Amino acid sequence: MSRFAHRCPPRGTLAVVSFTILAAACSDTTPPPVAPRFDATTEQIGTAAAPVRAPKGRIAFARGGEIFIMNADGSGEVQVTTGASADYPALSPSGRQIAFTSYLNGPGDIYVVNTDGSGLTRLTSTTAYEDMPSWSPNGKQIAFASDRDGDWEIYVMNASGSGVVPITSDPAFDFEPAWSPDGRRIAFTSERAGGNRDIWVMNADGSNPMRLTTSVYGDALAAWSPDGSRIAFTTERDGNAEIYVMNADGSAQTNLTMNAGSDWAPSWSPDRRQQKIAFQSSRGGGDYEIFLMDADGSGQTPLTSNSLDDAYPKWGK
Ligand SMILES: [Ca+2]
Ligand SMILES: [Ca+2]
Ligand SMILES: [Ca+2]
Ligand SMILES: [Ca+2]
Repeated sequence: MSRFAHRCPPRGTLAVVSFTILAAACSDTTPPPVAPRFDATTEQIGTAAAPVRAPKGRIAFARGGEIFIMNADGSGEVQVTTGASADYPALSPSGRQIAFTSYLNGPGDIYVVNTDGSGLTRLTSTTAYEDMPSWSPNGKQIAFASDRDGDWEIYVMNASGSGVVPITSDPAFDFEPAWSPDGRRIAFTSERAGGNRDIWVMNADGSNPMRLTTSVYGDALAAWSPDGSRIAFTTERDGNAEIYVMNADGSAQTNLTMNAGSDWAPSWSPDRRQQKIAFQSSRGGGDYEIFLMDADGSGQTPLTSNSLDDAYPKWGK
């Protein structure tokens, strides 16, 4: 049992994953992987008969209590942190920084690090949890969740860590903020409708909260499409976790993954022309890998292959 379990309910099943990651961090002495030298031939994947444009950008993710980053085709993997007890990365809009949660000082705090591993900076320092960072699209602010008032609220701070302001105030748990691409709205997970988790959306100042999912099962981990028209999310409504997508008003909720494993934590390509989604999946049994698929659910392909949990992909420039 995790020593945090009694205070850390928001991630549900994934709380177990997080603990597994932390436990692995203590025993894994494998040296960090060396980034392969750039090879122009990796710019395209697929067969000669049907070449496919390689996905653009980079994907940050968590593995074994550390933050990693790789190209969006799975190449060029680099370990960013060492000994960070890290989870839940968020790649900044510039692609130069990663905000994440660290358990180095007990309950989670928000840290930020440059993608080359330099400039590690602690942004929050409380005895409560701070977790689940999400950058504003202009890179000037970071939304996050904290249980500092006892029931998890969403807060916004400057990217320097100053000026922390709560934007929810409700007795239910509110967590997993996701800032919309136009900066005007924040999607989040809340248990305020009868205690089960649903995707909600509010203005970025916290006004006008609206419930988007009504399933009695858990709905969580919202992720905006780059044009803001759709939201992908994780739901357990079909008996095991799947990635669903819906219009940003909550209509047309559609299962994209449809398999017996756990499919979690979607993140869209920031390139509007790509319409691809990264996510984590435990299909095949065992640990999680990072997968990629087209936004209609086709072409589901693993990007990682190892025995640790690869979790919380965040796709950026
Ligand atoms: Ca609350
Ligand atoms: Ca629900
Ligand atoms: Ca599934
Ligand atoms: Ca793995």
